[in-house]
Amino acid sequence: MPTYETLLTPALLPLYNLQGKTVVVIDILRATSSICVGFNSGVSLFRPVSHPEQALNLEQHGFIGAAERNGQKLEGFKMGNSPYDYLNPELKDKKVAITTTNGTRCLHLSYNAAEIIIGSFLNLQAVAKYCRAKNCDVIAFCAGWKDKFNLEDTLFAGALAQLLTDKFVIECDSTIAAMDLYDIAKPNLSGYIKKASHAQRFERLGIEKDIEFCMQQSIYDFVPRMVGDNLVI
Ligand code: 3SL
Repeated sequence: MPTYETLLTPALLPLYNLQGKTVVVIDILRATSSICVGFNSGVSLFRPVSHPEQALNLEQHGFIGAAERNGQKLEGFKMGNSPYDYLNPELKDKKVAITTTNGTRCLHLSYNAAEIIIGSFLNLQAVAKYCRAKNCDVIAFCAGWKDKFNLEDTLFAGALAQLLTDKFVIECDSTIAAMDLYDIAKPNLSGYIKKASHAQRFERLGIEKDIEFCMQQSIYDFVPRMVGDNLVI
């Protein structure tokens, strides 16, 4: 049987071998959630980039630039990283070049995986279905916050693991901890998430409504994946 492991923060990446594995990049608040919202609105592809200047330069090539740092949209950009930015029918058939504090970084850090897919609560069941069908080793890669552990990505890693226990070998302690944490949180996921440092950061920024949005489960039935430099569905 294939294995399922949870990589709790990018700082732990040197301890893991991504080769030959499916990496599920998780940035619940908010990059991977917002990317799913964008695809649901008809975005044709996302190009994750490291630097805001790259996103701006791509505007000369037909992309919409989107940039977030420390939870805020950067000046000079049309789009930030709120799911509400992407809940927009005018995005149909548009290409978006996006850079975010942690999420897009993890997509780049996963370059040597067999494949890289996007996980969020918004497409949880679709990701589980995809992993079951692929039947290959999975690494749930939590983006965390600036190399530190976070609650929301770990909860997703636990939720996904719980949907895969019959088909995957789960011997990794971080996954067991993530599943236990999800058991504690799931009766009131939105309430539990309020404890998270990023949720408190959102409160200070006045964007708490984004949290409720990102906690919705399995409203989308697709799995964005990296093909070359782009995310597509
Ligand atoms: O770090 C990231 O990639 C972002 O998702 C952070 S934020 O939700 O936009 O604050």
